[in-house]
Amino acid sequence: MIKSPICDMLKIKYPIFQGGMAWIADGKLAAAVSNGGGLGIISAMNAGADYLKGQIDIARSLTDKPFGVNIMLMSPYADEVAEIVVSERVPVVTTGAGNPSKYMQSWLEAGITVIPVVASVAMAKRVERSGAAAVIAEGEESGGHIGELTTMAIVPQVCDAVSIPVIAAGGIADGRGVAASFMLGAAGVQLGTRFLVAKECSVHQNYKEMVLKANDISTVVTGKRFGWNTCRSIKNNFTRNFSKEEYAPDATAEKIALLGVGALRLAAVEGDKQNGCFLAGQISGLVNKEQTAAEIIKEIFDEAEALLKGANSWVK
Ligand code: TUI
Repeated sequence: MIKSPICDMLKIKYPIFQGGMAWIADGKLAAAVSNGGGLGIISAMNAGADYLKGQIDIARSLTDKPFGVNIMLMSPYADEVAEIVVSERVPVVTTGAGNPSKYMQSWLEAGITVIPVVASVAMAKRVERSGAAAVIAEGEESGGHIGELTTMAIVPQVCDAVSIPVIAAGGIADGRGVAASFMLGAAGVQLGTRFLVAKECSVHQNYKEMVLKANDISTVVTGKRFGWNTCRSIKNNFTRNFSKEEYAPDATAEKIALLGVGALRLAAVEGDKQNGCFLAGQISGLVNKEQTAAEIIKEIFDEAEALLKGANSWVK
């Protein structure tokens, strides 16, 4: 059995988080992952307090296990959802796409375990100083909003820089990724793309099909030119048009910002394969079947355990 300090810290069976995917990670998916022994996470995404409260109620109706909420710090509603996690006594909060420092004191006073996603050593050190219980070091293999370092590069460097546990994220889809993460010094993993095709995930079936059909070179990064919204998603008409507009001579940050508006909803809710933005990680090519969240977790950890037990065959 694989155990790490993260299991005791969060009272979970397996040291695995489900990523807080905007428009995808709802109360139903989070509850399924938590019931499967991992940490399910509800995305507060770009929605207000009422949406989040509703999803927390759904999760609580489906599980008595701990779950988390992910707060996307670029959301215009970040302030109000930051209060809801306190009033709702959510046990774990993860943050993404920014610096969570301004909320840390109120979350810590409420007894919340805060685990920010970081994309650099500097940010990992900063959040450790402000009271984070652990950090998620996310590489650019991830789907969605990404930094500039790969998982292979960021995880060991963050492990060396902080003394809190590190969760590896980005490019992990199976037991090999979990075993490798432990070798890099991580105490757990976070997976998004593999949970996107979970049977309990309510995302549009076309989104699941895009991931299931994807191969190693199916994703592309857009939004690098203006710097604030670098995202990995599955290549389609939307990404081709975005790249063309982004590098057009008359492109401006304001014009490009408008291109992405509504595209995540079009993908996740409408299943619009042409105009939607299908955020997904580089390991989409490894994700080939729909399973329940519990099956996904068990399969991954059985494989990781076998690999780690056999690892000494390399040592003579
Ligand atoms: O947040 C993510 N992935 C996401 S958020 C998202 S929703 C979205 N909607 C519209 C536009 C853009 C995004 C889709 N995918 N992952 C966690 C993550 N956080 N990756 C990178 C970071 C990060 C980046 C910079 C964390 C901290 C940070 O700090 C910068 C600074 O110095 O403030």
